[in-house]
Amino acid sequence: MLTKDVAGTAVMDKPETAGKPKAVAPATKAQKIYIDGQFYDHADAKISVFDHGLLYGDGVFEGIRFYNGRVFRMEEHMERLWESARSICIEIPMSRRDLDAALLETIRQNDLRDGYVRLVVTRGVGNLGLNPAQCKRSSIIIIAAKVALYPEEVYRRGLTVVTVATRRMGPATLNPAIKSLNYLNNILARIEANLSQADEALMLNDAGNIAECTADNVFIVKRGQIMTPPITAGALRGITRSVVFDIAAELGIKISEPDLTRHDLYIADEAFLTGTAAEVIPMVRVDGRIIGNGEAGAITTRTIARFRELTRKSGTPIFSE
Ligand code: PXG
Repeated sequence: MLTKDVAGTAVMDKPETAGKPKAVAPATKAQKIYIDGQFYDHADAKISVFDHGLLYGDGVFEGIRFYNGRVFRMEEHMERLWESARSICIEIPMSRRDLDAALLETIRQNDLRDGYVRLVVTRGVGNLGLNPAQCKRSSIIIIAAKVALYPEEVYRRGLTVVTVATRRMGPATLNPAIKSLNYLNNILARIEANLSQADEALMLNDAGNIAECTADNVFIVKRGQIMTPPITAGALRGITRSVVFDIAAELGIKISEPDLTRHDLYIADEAFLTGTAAEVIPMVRVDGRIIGNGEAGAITTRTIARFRELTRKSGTPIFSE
């Protein structure tokens, strides 16, 4: 059974936990996969076992959605990819313009108007030592696929979240602001959530403040104002997170980034999560407590509605219009 994850990448065969929202499995596999300038069939899309992306999780990635023939917030995703790569000294072996073109071409090759793109840049082929100096050229992989969506009901009913013992790494270890291929910290948290039969894991930082969930940013609403942890608390600078800032400005809702504790969440009027895969989704139960009245709140509902409008109406065109 699939979890909320996208693109058929997170198929789980284990028994589904009770009450967990079930995503709909995508019916088809990606047809044409881009690797370093060429398109391959699904079965032939392979990279070397000596790629440090595999051997060490050494690389960066983006998960991007496209809606109605347009790539949503493409520029922001590309910006973050190039910044993640720069931060860990990976040289992307093509121009920004050519990479943009490759992304759009991959979607066209798969003849999709709505879906998900996984853009991966690996350190490249090296030897069995971890030294990246051994790797001559990084590799680029682009996979476009249909997206596995949460059922609509989940956007009304909301998610159940549990705080996990696994702490979000601090910026002094592996900075969570880098969207790297090394996701073990998040995966360990996700395993804890699965074992607790929760939909998501709330991750705290070493100070005990809220950082984020395993693939989503966390928001609370209190007295008509929206709050989300600062990036320095160990959150990814989520693109969906930044869209919520835009929506709040538009709707005249105050939004701020204070350090937040579990207490703040427990006493919040509303709470929601944001991410490319989940979009904007209510969080109604945390650690056995009910948030607010246990349903998607008014501000959350307005934010979801406006977010959907933006996904339908804005974005970089994939096909010539
Ligand atoms: N925190 C973490 C750790 C993430 O990985 C977000 C927050 C939300 O950021 P965006 O930019 O998406 O609003 C993410 C996003 C997947 C998958 O397949 C994961 C993400 C995005 C897309 C797909 O698990 N992570």
